[in-house]
Amino acid sequence: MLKERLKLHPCHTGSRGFCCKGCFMGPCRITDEKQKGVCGASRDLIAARNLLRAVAAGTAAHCGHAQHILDFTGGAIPIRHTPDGGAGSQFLEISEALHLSSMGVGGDPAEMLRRCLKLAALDGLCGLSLATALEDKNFGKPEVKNGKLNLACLKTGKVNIAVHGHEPMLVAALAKEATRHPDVNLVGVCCTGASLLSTLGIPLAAAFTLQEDVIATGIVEAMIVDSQCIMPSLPDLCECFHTKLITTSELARLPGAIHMPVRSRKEAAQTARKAIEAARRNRKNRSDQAEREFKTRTEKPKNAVVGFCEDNIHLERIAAMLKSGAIKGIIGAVGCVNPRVDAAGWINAFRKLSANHIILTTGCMAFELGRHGLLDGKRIFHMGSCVNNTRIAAAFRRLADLSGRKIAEMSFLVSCPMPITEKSISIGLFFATLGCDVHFGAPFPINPHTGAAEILVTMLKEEFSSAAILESSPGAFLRALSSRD
Ligand code: BF8
Repeated sequence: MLKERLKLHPCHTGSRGFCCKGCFMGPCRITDEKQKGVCGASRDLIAARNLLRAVAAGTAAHCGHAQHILDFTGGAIPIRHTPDGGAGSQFLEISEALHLSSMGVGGDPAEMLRRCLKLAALDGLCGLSLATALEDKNFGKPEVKNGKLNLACLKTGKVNIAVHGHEPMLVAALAKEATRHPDVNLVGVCCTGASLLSTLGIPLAAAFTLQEDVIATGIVEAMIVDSQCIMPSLPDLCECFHTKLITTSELARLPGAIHMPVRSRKEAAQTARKAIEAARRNRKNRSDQAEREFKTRTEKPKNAVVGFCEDNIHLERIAAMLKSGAIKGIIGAVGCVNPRVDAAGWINAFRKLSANHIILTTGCMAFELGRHGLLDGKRIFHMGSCVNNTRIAAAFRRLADLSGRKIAEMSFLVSCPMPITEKSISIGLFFATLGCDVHFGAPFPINPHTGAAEILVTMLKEEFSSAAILESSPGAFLRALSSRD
């Protein structure tokens, strides 16, 4: 389980961003500022190259997500989500970034970092924004409602089916099919779960770090996974319990899992039927002991107000609060909850900030805030999954318009305090390219004590009017914010 594996300590050089695996003369571990890799790359070049590769991977994940929905629905890319180079040119940009950052191609850290920001902007347009627009069109836009979250959403008296991942192609069919079976309890995990919670009000059992715990309750008959943030440990873990693991993505197969493809609406309906049947048949294999143990848990599902988007969060009222000084600003609390980091400290920081800020939150951060009972829909608003960060961007744009100012002139900040994945880095930088101030906590996407970080901070300031804050502790972050007031 995750807790045990966390005993594996991160590499000291790699965690500072100074390990280069760009060719097979290395890996080169650069320990001092003057040292160079075997190829001659400086520490700044290595740090910038590593960041570009991370942003390329994050952008690829979001653009791939959007493309998979298009493949599923048979639609074409709407024109407003088409980059300058035309439909599909985002994939060429991702490929160019990998080319540029491979050994012996680009030698200028500034050029690498400029590409990072171009890719991050494309991520927003062709990944986050396109995926969200397609989800809204094909599976429905969120509406405000009461929802429930945490592991206590599983039910001993029901056949429990967990849906985990990011891509929503199966979930509409699954939710529809589940209504025909009153004995089925459908719950979500990670971002597929956050979307389900926002659009259909289906309970969210867990975010990334708790995904194994869902199976380890011993009362889940099937876990259906699509793509992204799915721990490769799940097949082994399912072997130890009776849970059937079902994959649906053509890209993301897992050894030992049952594969049920979802390449069209017809196939989604068939797979939903088959998956529910398999889970119901599996109910008899649940152990009585697991059920007894689950019943002894005292945790109750947490209530949360969910289903917010740019159309229903009363932007006029928020704009008026900003104007009158009733609130100091709007903060996006986004991204992952890294199990190596003191999450409680960060949650406390956002709790404090909600006294004089509006907080818009997505992804695992939203789950974590909800787990602490903070998703009240008054000061802290659940805006959906990680690709739905574009809803926060849309809210920022409308608030700036209502105030007759540019985004960069508004008191907006997006904080990604505990990154795990490359996706959260491209998301944070996307907001920076809009002119929002951006905060990253540790593990930092780029080591703050490098010339490369300095170049990035200067570039954001001069070209996008956005400030970058790199602070690893909640206390230092709060102090940094109060010194800006
Ligand atoms: O895309 S917040 S651990 S679940 S990457 Fe993954 Fe991070 Fe969670 Fe959704 Ni987002």
